[in-house]
Amino acid sequence: MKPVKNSKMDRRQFLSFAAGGSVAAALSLAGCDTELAERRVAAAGQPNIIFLLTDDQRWDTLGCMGNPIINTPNMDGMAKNGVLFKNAFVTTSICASSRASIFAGQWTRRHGIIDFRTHFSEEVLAQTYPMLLSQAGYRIGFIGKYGVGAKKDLPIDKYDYWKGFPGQGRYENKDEDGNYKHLTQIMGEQAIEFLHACSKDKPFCLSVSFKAPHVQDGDPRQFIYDRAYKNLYKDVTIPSPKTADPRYFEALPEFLQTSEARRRWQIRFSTPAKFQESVKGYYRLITGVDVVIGKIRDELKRLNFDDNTIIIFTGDNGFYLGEYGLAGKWFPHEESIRVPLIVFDPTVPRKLRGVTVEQMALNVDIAPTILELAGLAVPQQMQGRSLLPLLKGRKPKWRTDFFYEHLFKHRTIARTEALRTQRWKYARYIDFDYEELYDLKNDPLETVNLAEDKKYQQTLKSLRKRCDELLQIAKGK
Ligand SMILES: [Ca+2]
Repeated sequence: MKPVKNSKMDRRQFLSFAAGGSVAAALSLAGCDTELAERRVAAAGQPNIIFLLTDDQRWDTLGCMGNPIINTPNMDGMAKNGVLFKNAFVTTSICASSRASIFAGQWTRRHGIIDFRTHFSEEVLAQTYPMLLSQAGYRIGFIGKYGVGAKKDLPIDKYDYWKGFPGQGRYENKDEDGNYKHLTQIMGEQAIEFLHACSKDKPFCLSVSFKAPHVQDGDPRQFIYDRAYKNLYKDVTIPSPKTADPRYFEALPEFLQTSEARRRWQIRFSTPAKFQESVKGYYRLITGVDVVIGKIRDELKRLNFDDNTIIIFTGDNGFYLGEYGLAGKWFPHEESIRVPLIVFDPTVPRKLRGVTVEQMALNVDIAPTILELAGLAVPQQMQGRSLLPLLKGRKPKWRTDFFYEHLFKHRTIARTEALRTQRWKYARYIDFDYEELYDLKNDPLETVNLAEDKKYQQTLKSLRKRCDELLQIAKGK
């Protein structure tokens, strides 16, 4: 099917018109019916987009981020031929809230999703990146852990292809013949099934939200990797993090020492054998995702979509691997808030590929970036910023700090607010009278809390003030 040429608007005019309003509005003004509208979107040359999200994958568990042990050739390959963000963070370190921030481009304070039951209002859902792309004529698909709202609230009917699931999902499954099949492999097969039903006449956006490398909550085995990878990392000894030394745990306030993060540490990291088995399981789960990424890319090539399909890869939050005697995430330490981020765009010139970006990128930037890559306008209520200027190698004035928040209510997980600048980390625990101040330049492992140090009271005061300011902006009102 040949794309229909719009006699009144060329591609550039179309995209510029669309960027001022929305493609749907542009098309409706142009007097198109739906089918024609969809064909015209394709005619405008919009790229396909695949958004890959891992669950609980920390920033340093990729070869391209300097990890000497983990095997992630496909993630590394995308970085080598794409753009690698060295300083990517989440504005909240917990599945549901961070996913809501990714979909809606908003801070938690604005979208209000702070637990695992609350779902998007119709109004906010309509302004998430998949819905906006769908309205603009994209074929949209969702695979994996949706993460926002309960089962009854999943937006199944709004997708052209839906293989999402509520809650956490299960790693171990059986195929039709009763044979063992790992969830990551199943999700890869679903991604390929989605691609097979795509055509050149209609751009697509596929979101794949892996469960890996999240633990299987409640299962004593925790990191349930694909049996096919059981020998991977077998002969390696994973070095213990420096801050796993008990003295760093002993320096924590009591409410952190008795937190859920310590309870989970007991299960995963409390002996050297447990530490080795847990980290290797975590790595095996990540390598499992890497293998699937390779299969998706091979299929893109086979189907001739590879030169017009942008792949964005990131994680929903970081993860402690025993640092400070803790496990899990939630708190504002670097281990918990830093994530991987790679944008692989085959449509840009070679000189814009294989580069690293030092500027801070956030989970709230994902939705604006996807929209702008598709040539669509970014709605005003999105608070993140499109990464496009950075992807294009420009030198825009960029953020030098950001506001962090964790508002999920739990008896033994303290809620937090924080400010992360290039030099400093200021954090406060909402439920306790306790603040932290770290000099990231001289103390990147956040081991010396300067909040009570007389010499740093001015710094503390100004960071506190900036944190308050950004909190108000995050509310968006
Ligand atoms: Ca997560």
